[in-house]
Parts: sequence; structure tokens; C-alpha cells
Amino acid sequence: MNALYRLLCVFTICLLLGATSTDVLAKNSLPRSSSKSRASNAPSVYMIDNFLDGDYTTTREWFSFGNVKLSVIPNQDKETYLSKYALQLTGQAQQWYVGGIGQYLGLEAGHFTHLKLVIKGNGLNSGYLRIELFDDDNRNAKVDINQDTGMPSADDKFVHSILVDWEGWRVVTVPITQFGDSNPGVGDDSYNPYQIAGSAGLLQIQIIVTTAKDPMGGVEMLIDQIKLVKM
Ligand SMILES: [Ca+2]
Ligand SMILES: [Ca+2]
Ligand SMILES: [Ca+2]
Repeated sequence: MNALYRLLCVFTICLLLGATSTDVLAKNSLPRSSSKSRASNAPSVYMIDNFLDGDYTTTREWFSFGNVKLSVIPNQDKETYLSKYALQLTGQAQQWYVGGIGQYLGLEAGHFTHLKLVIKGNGLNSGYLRIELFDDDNRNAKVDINQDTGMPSADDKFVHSILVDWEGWRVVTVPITQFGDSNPGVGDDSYNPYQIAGSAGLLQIQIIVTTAKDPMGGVEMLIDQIKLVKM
């Protein structure tokens, strides 16, 4: 009886030690994937913006930089996937670069598999849209910027470029796996936008506009229905 009791005690202590070491591990490292239970309860769509409120600062607040001009305009087209309004991006390039827009997210996003949006181009060489996703690797809920370089100093920036070379609207679906880490050695070089261990998850999205043919040319595009989806 005593031997059985001692065996049970040792087993219980082992279980407790096991739990403790797992907790310590969770606090000290950002996991590369979330648990199944978290993923199964998570929504399968997150609407970043469909501009239904008629502007770009009320429901979702976008900031802009560079020469890009934003305006939310009524959708005149009949495509069923369009909402009532879309965001128009226009601007004049300086050495290819026009500017960009961004939105703070602070979102549990590890279970989303694709980024979707609709884009209206003006034919060949309409321009490039480079989509940038920042995850919070140093767990302070902000994108840390190096003041000297203007680049992120502690968080990953994952990017994917879209050459808009078509006329009219098109639904664009980008697998998250097609986003590449643009700053090796900064952050942990792993796409892990989970709100665990103090991380704010997916911190921010930015969309950078550049020209495709004329380095000093103009750009005009419309975008709508920007969302993260689990497919
Ligand atoms: Ca950060
Ligand atoms: Ca990195
Ligand atoms: Ca990361």
C-alpha cells in the first residue's frame, strides 16, 4: 500500500512539474502556431474595411503617407461583390513611389489563411500594390520603428506585391504563405500573429502604391472588400 502511495505521489509531482515547465515555455517564446481550440472558436472572416460607412476614418481608421490621395466614392459598377462605396487611391510618383495607406489592427490572426480584396485597375501598368503585414514580436502592441532607418526595429514585416495589369474589377486572393519576411534578423522571421504571451498579434496592415512603367507617372486605382479569411 505504501509503495503504491509513493508511486502515486511521484506521478502527481511529475505531472505538476510538467505543467509548470510548459507554462514557462509559453511565457518565454512566441509559438509558431496556435492551439486547435483557439483556432476552432475563431471567426473565419475579418473585414478590414468595405467602406460601407462612406469614409476611411470612421469605422476603420486609415492613415496615409507619401503622395497618395484617398477618397471614398460610390460604386457605380454592378459586380455583386462590391459594397456601396470603394476607396480610390490616386497620386503622382517620385521615382516609382507614390505613397501608402495603413491601418492599426491588433488582431488575433494566426488562423486566417488568405488575404482577399477587390481591385479596379486601368489596364496594363496600372501600378503595383505592395501589401505589408506586421506582427508583434516584442509584445508591446506597436510597430517599433528605428528612428535612423525608418524601418521596423523589433517586429516582422511580411510583404506581397500585386502587379495591377488589368482593366476593371478583379477579386484578388493571396495565400498568407505568399507573404515573405522582408527584414531577416529583425523580429523572429516567423509569421506568428497570435495574441498570446503578451503579443498583440497582427499589428498593422499597410498598402504601398508604386508605378509600374513611368517612374514619375500617375496612379489611379480603386480597392474594396479588404478582408482576412480562413479557407
Ligand atoms: Ca512591437
Ligand atoms: Ca523578420
Ligand atoms: Ca513574427
